[in-house]
Amino acid sequence: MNKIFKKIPSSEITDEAVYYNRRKIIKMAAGVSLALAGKEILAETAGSAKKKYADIAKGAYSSDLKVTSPRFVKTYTNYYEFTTGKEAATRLAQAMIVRPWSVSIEGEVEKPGIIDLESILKKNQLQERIYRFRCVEGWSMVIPWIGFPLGEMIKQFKPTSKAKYVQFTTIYNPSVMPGQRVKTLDWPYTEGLRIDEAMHPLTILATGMYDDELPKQNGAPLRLVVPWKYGFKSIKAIVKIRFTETMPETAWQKSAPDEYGFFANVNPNVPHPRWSQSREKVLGGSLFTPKRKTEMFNGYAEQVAHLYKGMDLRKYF
Ligand SMILES: Nc1nc2c(c(=O)[nH]1)N[C@H]1C(S)=C(S)[C@@H](COP(=O)(O)O)O[C@H]1N2
Ligand SMILES: [Mo]
Repeated sequence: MNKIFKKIPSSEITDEAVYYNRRKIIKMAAGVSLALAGKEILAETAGSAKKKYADIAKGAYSSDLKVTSPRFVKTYTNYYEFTTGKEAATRLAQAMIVRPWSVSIEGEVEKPGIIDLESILKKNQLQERIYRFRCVEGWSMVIPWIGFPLGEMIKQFKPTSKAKYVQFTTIYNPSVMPGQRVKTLDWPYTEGLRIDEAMHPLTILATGMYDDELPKQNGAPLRLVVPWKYGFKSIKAIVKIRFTETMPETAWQKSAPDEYGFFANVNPNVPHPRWSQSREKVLGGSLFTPKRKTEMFNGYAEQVAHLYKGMDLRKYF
C-alpha cells in the first residue's frame, strides 16, 4: 500500500498546538526570531508595505467567521512536492518560481489553449472569500482567500456537452520540488471535481490570501479552493485544467483509494478508516481549546447538499 501514511501515525494528527508551543520554546531558548519562513512573516507583523490585494471587496458567499492568524496558515502547510513535513515544506517552497505562469486548458472544451495568468486575471474579477478550511487530518482554520469563481472562468472556455468532470494538475518540476524525486504520491499531483461542483459559485481559484498574493507554500500562483471538501482537494500551483467525460484519477485516490475518495466531502458521519472525522482542532487555539464539532459539508450544507441528493455518501466518500 502507500508509503506516506505509514510515516504519519494518527497520534500525530491535530497536535499542532503542541507543535507550536514546542517550537516557541525551542526558539525562545535559542533566542531566534519567531519567523519560520523568514522575512514574509516578519513583514506580516510589521504591516508596513501595502499589500497587493488590500482593496479587494468581499464577494458573495464570504462568511464573517473570525479568521485564523496568518502565521498558522502560512507555516502549517501540506505540500508534498517539497516534503511531508509542514514546516520544512514551507521553507523549501520558497525556491519556487511562480511568474510568468500559464495554465493549459484541455479536453472537452470548444476553446482549449494555453492561457497566461495575467490574462486570466484580466477576465476574472477578484474578490475576498472568507471560508472555513478543514483538512482530512482533523484540523481546521478560517482563511480570507482572494480569488474568483472557477465556474465563471470555465464558461469562457465553453465546455462541450461531454464535459462531465474537470481534472487539475500541479506543476511537475523535480529539480525545484525535491519531494517529487520520491514516490510519496504519483506525480504530478492531480485532483478532480464533477462539473457541477466546479461550476458551483462557492468554488474558487485563489491567487491570494490575507489581502496579499498567495505565499508560495500555500499554492502560488493559482490554487483551487472548495470549502465543503477536505483540504487535499485544494490543489496548489495549477498548470493544467482538463475537461473529461469520465471521472478523472486523483493523486490521493491512486495512493490510497480506501482512504481518499473522489468526492472528499467534509462529513462528520463518515470516519476516515483510521480516525474519526466528527471533530476538528481549530488551529490557533491554545492547548486547552476544546475541539469543535465538524459540520456536514463543513458548514456549507445549505448551499451544496443538493448536489449529492440520492447519493450514498458512505459509498461515494
Ligand atoms: N500540489 C499540492 N496541492 C496540495 C497538497 C500537496 O501536497 N500538493 N496538499 C493538500 C492538502 S492535504 C491540504 S490540507 C492543503 C493544505 O493547504 P495549505 O498548506 O495552504 O494549508 O493543500 C492541498 N493541496
Ligand atoms: Mo490535508
